[in-house]
Amino acid sequence: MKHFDAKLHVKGKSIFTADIPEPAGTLHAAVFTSPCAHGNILSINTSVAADLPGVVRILTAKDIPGENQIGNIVQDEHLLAEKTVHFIGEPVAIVLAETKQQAYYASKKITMDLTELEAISDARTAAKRGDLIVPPRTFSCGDTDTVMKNCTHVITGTAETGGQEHLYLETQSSLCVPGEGPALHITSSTQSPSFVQKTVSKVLGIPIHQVQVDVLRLGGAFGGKEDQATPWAVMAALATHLTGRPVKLILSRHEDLVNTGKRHPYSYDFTIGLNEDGKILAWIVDYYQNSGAVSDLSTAILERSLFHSTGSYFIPNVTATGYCCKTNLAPNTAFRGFGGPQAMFVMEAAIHKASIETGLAVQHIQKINLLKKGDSFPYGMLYSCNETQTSWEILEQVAEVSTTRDSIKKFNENNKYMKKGISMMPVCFGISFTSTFLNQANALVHVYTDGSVGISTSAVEMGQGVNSRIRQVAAEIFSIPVERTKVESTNTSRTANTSPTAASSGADMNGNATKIACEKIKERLLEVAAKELNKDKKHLTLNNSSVLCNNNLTDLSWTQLVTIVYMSRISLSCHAHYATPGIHFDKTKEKGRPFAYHVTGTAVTEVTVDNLLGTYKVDRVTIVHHGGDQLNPLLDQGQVEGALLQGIGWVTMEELKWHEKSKRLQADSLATYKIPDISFTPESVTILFAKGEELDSNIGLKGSKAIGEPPFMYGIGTWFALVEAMRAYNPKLVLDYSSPLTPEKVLMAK
Ligand code: LUZ
Ligand code: MOS
Repeated sequence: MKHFDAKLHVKGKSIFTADIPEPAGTLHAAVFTSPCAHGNILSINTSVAADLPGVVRILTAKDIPGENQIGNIVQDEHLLAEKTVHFIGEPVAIVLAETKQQAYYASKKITMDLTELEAISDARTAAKRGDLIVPPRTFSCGDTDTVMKNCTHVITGTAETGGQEHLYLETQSSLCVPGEGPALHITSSTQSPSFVQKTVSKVLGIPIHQVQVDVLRLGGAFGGKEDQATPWAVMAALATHLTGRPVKLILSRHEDLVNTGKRHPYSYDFTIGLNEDGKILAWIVDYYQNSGAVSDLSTAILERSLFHSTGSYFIPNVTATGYCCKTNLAPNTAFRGFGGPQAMFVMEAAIHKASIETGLAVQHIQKINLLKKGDSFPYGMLYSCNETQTSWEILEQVAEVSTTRDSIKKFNENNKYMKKGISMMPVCFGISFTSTFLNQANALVHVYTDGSVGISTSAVEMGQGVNSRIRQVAAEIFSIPVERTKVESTNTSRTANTSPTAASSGADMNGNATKIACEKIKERLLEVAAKELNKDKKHLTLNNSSVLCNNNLTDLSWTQLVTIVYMSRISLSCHAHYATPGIHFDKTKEKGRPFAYHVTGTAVTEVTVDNLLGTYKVDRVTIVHHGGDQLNPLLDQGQVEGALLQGIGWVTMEELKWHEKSKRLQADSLATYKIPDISFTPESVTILFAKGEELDSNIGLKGSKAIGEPPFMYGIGTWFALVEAMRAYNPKLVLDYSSPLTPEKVLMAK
């Protein structure tokens, strides 16, 4: 099975929002954004820009006919600034012009008079001042205070993880075309078509049914288009609504880097308590999340951090507290892992520090604390299998961890500056949106009279291959070649009230909705076939584009059967809804069963550090990943490879910096923000997929497991392998558990 878009991509024939031919009369929009991180607006000066050639109209908050409110979870975000600006890049005015160049040029001629207010960029500072988006939240179990007092080893520390730019290839893009009356047709590069639709309706003051949002595919998203595609689509819609003309709004790379939020940087305080043998008995952790200027998805992301506070380990006494700290940075947002990677980093940091202070090996502490079947998480759910342990054990064998460790030791004895390091990184990630209500999806399947099949779902194709999986499901149920199926664009008029394609659950949920719809159509087909062949329906099956009776070929082909069903005036279409079964969560108690299942695996990472120059390379990563009964092994492999490299980038070279005083993003171009490239890619990446324990086939997609986010966290292992190589050079190295560990930091380490 392949990724059906691959050929189109290679030929440059796949269509993205920016490629759609502009309808006649299309206006181009450019957005004037705040140059100031925090200030009160005295005036917005648009007259110079308005007189420039080609400029048709300039819109500000005053022009909004409905509510100037685009907040998702918390209603705290204006589409266009009113009295105050809260971050550099906050949208203030929209310039509409005949050409893109004219709009862009005019947007640069807008100015703003402001009284500047104090701006902060640091989460701990915000927390000290009480600038929180919502009150702090705590997940706990057992009794950390009492148990911690009785632990043989008690280690405290702090840690930091940086943000991360999504760097999707396609920047935020939207095109809005007017329909009849107030109706609008919006093409948007969004992971969440229904959120765009709902927000347009609110801002314009028109009913949701007047707004049709259509998404063919995205050029990557990684969470960056879960919430933050919305403002740009709403701006295009507002402009169309007010001018009656089509409006196109595409951000340049620079605008996209400056104006949109990123992965949340976190600061951490921790205390870990262990017994003599290294068993972790108590864990107290505080997460200071740098939320940015408005809430966006920050509260949900913090919640996922709380859910992953113990990583892959069983800890009987836990107090994990999170703070959503309001700062004057662009609102930080969803990014692959959604708060999980942050929680797992500090857990590993604490174990590492405990190892140094107790003299017990890191891998020993990790291994004896791994989750076992029946262990409970602090949020009350029980761990249902032994996969965390089995992936660790299989990996120890296949990666020959102990021999590798010996040869690394020998290498380090023989080299003065070049040192090697190794780490193990177990991952256990909960699958399902933590907001239970979001765990629903729908599908609309049409079988046409020639036997070809069209499928619409709520899933958005963003390069991850969800459409290929959905086609596989339909093709298998009807037993027809996959080429006879097509997945249509994601369109709010065909599938309504959709959840974002996020939380690794797109294929699970939309594939299951497709499965239900196809099975219903199949039942109708077989009923007609039974009549036609004068056989009992229970002996009939669909196989290889034919009808079989007791496994023998009949005269009835798939296409003939479809035609007969149509002529019998029986529906060849079906709409189906899927809701993940068995999940619930009680926020008043912070207990429940929020996840359908967990995805687990372990990575071993080997690196070489040049301690004289500070440079390093990742030599080898070996992963044992529990993928369930894989539906599409090649797509799974692509997701693991991509996620691994993205995770390695997060903890190594991807460094976001803001100017100390102005809070301007300095990593605002590809010259100042570096992501891993082909020459940084590990020399060897081996991924072994293990089936693992049986998964209910109604929960995963036909027994397969979600793949999008969990492998990102294998990348964390690189940070700990690098530190081992640095400690081999300088055993007295003082560690601050701060990520990313850029080559500059390795060079300056003392
Ligand atoms: N989005 C969301 C997510 O709204 N809720 C989640 O739990 C989630 N998890 C991962 C990625 N996106
Ligand atoms: Mo996501 S971080 O699954 O949009």
